[in-house]
Amino acid sequence: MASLRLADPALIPIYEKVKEKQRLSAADGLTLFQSSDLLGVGYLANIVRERLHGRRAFYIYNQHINYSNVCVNGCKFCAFGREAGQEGAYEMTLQEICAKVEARLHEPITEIHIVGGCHPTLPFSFYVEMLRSIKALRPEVHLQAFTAVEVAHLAEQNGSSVADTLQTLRDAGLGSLPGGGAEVFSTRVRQALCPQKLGPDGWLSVAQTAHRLGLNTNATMLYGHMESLEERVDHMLQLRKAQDETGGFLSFIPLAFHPQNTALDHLQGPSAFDDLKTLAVSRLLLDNFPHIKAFWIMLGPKMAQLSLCFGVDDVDGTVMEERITHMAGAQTPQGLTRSQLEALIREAGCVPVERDTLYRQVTEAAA
Ligand code: V47
Repeated sequence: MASLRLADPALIPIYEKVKEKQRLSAADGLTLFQSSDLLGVGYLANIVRERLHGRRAFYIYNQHINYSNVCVNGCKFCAFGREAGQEGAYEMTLQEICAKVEARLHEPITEIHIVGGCHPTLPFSFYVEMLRSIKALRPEVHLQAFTAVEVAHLAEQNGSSVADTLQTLRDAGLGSLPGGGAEVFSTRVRQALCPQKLGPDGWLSVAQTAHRLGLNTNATMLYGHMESLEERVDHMLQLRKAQDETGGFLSFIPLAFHPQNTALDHLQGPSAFDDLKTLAVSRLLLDNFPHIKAFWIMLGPKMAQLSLCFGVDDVDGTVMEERITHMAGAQTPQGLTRSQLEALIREAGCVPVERDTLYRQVTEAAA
């Protein structure tokens, strides 16, 4: 029966492994990426997705706050970051950040997702105060804040270790770390695109330090620029190894590159085929990651919906205000309502489950 679903015979040995719950190799990852049998790859990914989550598909009622775009890294793929003093550079004051939270106090938000750049001068106390002030306004909300790159930068500002810095941030209200800043763990790509940025070892070390302290994190991969398929597979396998060691990753989020207003605006960004295949391959290679997330802000709601048939079990959340992707040309809305998210999940034949950051169920809609 399965062979009827697989047009590409190269996928049959991988199907056998998936059926037997065997770990896939780097070579398998490459075979999957190189196959043009997208429906076959999606079929395999969905075996894993259904084994883990059945027909349940998760979303969250969240709010994004991008507190500043001032950044010392100058990454070529980024349209959001600005040097201090450059036109378009901004940093929100604590009052402005609190006003963003206060404006949505009437909504049942369970998570606030906070990321910015690596600011050269904001003191560590600013970040601590930001978390404390938000928690004072919304004590029940989970603060998913600061990528591993920001945390390493804050540790430097703080003149302290990553572990002590994370502990101080946790005491101020930090709940978990988002998965940004991982980009692709390839020295070749990083030399070309983001030589100033925290490298792969540093990124993994911050994530694993967080895990050892009992803080969960997510992980991302920016794809569709100059990385090779081998580099994507290697990125995923490095994450899989790290997860074997410390086990704190909740979800993997492939981030579709948006070229507009970046130094790479001559590139196209990934195709629809590539989006779906990358999500499906990540579901298959990252056998120890509980969740694969399609960030609809980057993929568009339609592609995020389709991805639910290609291994994805999570479409992120309501969002309502996002700057990083929209500054890079995203045409997607700024937010989706709960009922829009639920409708797109249901239409894909899945059961919508509103989750909190730690994937505990908030509500399950009637099927
Ligand atoms: O770290 C920057 C990436 C990330 C571009 O953890 C770009 O649940 C596409 O990490 N095109 C920020 N991507 C977003 C992020 C994220 C989003 C949603 C959920 C979670 C999570 C994390 O966006 C950055 C960088 O890797 N990025 N520029 C661009 N032009």
